[in-house]
Amino acid sequence: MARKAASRSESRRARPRAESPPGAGRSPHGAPRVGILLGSASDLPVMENAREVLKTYGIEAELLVASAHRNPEKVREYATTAERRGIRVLIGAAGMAAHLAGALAAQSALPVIGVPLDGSPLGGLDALLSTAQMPPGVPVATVAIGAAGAKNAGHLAARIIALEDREVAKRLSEFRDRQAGR
Ligand code: C2R
Repeated sequence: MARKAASRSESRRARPRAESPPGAGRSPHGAPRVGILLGSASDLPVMENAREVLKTYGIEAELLVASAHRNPEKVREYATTAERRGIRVLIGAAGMAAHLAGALAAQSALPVIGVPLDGSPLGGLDALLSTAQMPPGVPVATVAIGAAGAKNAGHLAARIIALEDREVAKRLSEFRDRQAGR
C-alpha cells in the first residue's frame, strides 16, 4: 500500500511539464536564469549573440567578465553561488587556452555550455579543444567556435530551461516551426 502511494507520488513528480503552470521554474522577480561568463571584455561583442537569442525566449541572462586564469577567486565565488541565486544554466566563453567553462563545471552542478572563441592565431581551434576535451565526470557541452556557437549556446540554454517552463517551451516550438518554414 505504502509502496503504491510512494510510486503514485513518484509518477506525479515525473509528470511532463504540461502540468506545470506557465513560468514554472522561473526565478523570482524575473531574476536571471542564465549566467554568461566571459574570459575577457574583448569577448563581449561575440557573446552578446547569446544574450540576444535568450531574450527572444524571454529568458534573462546576466553577463560577467571573470577569467579562470586571471581571477580564479571571482570564478569560484560565482560558480558556487549561482544555483542558489536562481541560475539554471551557465555559459562559459573564452578564447586561447579556454579553461573557463571547465572551471565552472568543476565548481557547480549546473549544466555548463562552453563557447570556444577565436582569439589567437590558431583561429579558435585551441579554445575548441580546451573547452571540449574535459575529463569524464566534468562535462562541458561545447558548441561551435565564435558567433554561431554563441547563438547556439543561447538556443541550448533555452532548450534546457524549456524542460521546466511551459512558456519557454512554447516559444521554442514556435521558433522551430518558423525555422522549418512551417
Ligand atoms: P584579452 O583580450 O583580455 O587579452 O584575452 C579570453 O577569453 C580572450 O579570448 C585574450 C583571450 O584570453 C582568454 N581567456 C581565457 C581565460 N581567461 C581569459 N581563455 C580562461 O580563464 O580560460
